[in-house]
Amino acid sequence: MKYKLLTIVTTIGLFFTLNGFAQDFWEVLNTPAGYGVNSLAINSDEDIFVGFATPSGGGVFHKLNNGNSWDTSLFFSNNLIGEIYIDKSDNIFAATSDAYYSDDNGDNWSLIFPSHIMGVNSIYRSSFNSTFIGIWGGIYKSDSINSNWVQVLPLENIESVNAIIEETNTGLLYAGTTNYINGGGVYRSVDGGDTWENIGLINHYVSSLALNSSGDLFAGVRGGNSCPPPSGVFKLPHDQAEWINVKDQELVTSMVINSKDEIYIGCSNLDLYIGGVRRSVDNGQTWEMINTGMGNQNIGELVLDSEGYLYVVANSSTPLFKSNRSTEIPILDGSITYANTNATPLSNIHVKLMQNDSIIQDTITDATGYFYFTDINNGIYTIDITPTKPWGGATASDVLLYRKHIVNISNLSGIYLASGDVNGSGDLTAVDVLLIKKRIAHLIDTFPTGDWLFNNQPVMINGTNVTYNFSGICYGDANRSYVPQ
Ligand SMILES: [Ca+2]
Ligand SMILES: [Ca+2]
Repeated sequence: MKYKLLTIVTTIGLFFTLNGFAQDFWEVLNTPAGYGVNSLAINSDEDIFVGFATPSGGGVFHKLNNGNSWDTSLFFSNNLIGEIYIDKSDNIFAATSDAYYSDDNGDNWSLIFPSHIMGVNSIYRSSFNSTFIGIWGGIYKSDSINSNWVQVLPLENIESVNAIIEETNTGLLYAGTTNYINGGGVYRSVDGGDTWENIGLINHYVSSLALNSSGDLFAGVRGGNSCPPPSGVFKLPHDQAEWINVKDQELVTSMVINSKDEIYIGCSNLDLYIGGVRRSVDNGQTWEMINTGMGNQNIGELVLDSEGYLYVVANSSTPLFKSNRSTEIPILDGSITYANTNATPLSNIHVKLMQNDSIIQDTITDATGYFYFTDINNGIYTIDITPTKPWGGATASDVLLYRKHIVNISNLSGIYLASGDVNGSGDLTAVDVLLIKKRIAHLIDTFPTGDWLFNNQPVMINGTNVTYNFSGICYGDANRSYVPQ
């Protein structure tokens, strides 16, 4: 077992050596050569659907979860698919100037929305099962999926509805629009989408909208028709009326907020702006650029899947990127307990996550012995413990157990056997027993091995949550009588 583990560690170590020690945030997702990607959506099985374009048309292709190849059979000739949306029931909507719909994972498609010359830019299916389609010129609503369309927000045909979202616990709807003359901004509906009112950011090119768990509304802005043009991220705090510019100097094209209320924005690199993705973990107060593995890209769309992975559509010869790890999952946690029957929690223990002899993160266990690391790159780690608790528990009863093991009267195993090897020789002998007796008699006050032993092994992180519980014991406490405080 130890030999196998060593082999894995050696192999991975070589991999890291070849690729450098720091792992990029993004990796390229290959797409069929010659296709530009316009839009991406992911269903509940984590299958990826992409709207693509070629010089002669476009269509939809998909790649199944864990699949290696793209299925390009869902093709619409002569149509450039500009928008793909998947609702909570895995109905897929794909839009050109028309909108199509599939309820069988893309095998069959039907036209559900009549042609509008300027094209469909946003689709949303609400928690109350109405379907909304945002176009150049307003919003249409259907109380089913595909029929009886009513225009609920009429706009000029130079005003594009780019985003429609819902605060699902209240049913409030928001729409973000761009008007290239004047107007535009953000609209709200309090009556299920039947009527809409403008709530600000007029003359801002609103590309994207997202809500955090407190009901704060964030709008991504990619310019505007005042001078200097507005751009960046604007925040409308819950129950307030004034928008706050929380990030400027960015052409924001897309935005998502994950279940940890982290805000991610996709940015364009046009007009000498720097493209790529930014993140704020403090409701927009501060931002960091997360472009490693991707560089200065012109981001068109940012999508979050149900496991917290991010996908990016870029206007580039490498049009698809995926985050190397989930943005949401607390990746490594666990509890450390004393190796006794009651599993006494080892609180206030300094726990270090180590890789290649470097401390990656460190923390202190809480009253229940629980520790927690998040935001960890894939790889193999060791957990290093520095206990500050006093040594204890060794008595004549323990010495007897070690002696019985040595003469084969009764055998110890695992951490209980290892607790007797106080000189670190790799086995339990009379030399160890003599040291334990001396320490019990206060003739010595340390062991060559130190005071504490933990049975944790290296841990492999591979993008998913790992819970790793393990135990500690004091050297010399074979009968696990010690109850650490
Ligand atoms: Ca020994
Ligand atoms: Ca004991």
